[in-house]
Amino acid sequence: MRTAYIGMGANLASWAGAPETTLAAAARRLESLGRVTRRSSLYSTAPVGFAAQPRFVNAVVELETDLEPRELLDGLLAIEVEFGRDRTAGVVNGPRTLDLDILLLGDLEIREPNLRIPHPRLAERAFVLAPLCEIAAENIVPGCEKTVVQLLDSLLEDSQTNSDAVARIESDAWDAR
Ligand code: PH2
Ligand code: MG
Ligand code: MG
Repeated sequence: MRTAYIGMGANLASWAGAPETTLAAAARRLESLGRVTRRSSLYSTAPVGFAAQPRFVNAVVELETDLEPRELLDGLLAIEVEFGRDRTAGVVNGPRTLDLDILLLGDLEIREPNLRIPHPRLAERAFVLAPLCEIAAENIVPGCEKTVVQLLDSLLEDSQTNSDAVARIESDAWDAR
């Protein structure tokens, strides 16, 4: 059994509804891959990497799982597809109905084609570190030997991230579980 942290993001509506409703429904679907033991708040975040798209809703959940890394990845990709993810459409870093990323998986470090753990851009992304910090602040990130809160602090120091870039939001869909 390992503890995984799964980054969730969406900025297009899916059949389930608006992005916050999609994330709530997807968090329930994650129970098919293990046990969801914690959830961050939801955040409204400015798009990173490709600016001309709607703001994202992001969150992180903690998942206790017996799956091996590739099985977990395949399970996440299948849930993305269930919620209408279409990877043939469009731009790198572009809009999507649902993105599920493995951020951390126990103390594993994996560098394989299509599978990098910890997530390679973790330390650069406040939209990942802010929610992750809520539920795993003191976890050491394998390979960089810093804690999540240390990474978030140094990112916020170096960047001119404005307060609007990553803002906590409330949603009845998310709170309902
Ligand atoms: N995901 C990306 C690219 N840019 N920006 C925000 N704010 N949130 C995301 O989840 C996100 C992004 C690629 O996965
Ligand atoms: Mg992804
Ligand atoms: Mg992603």
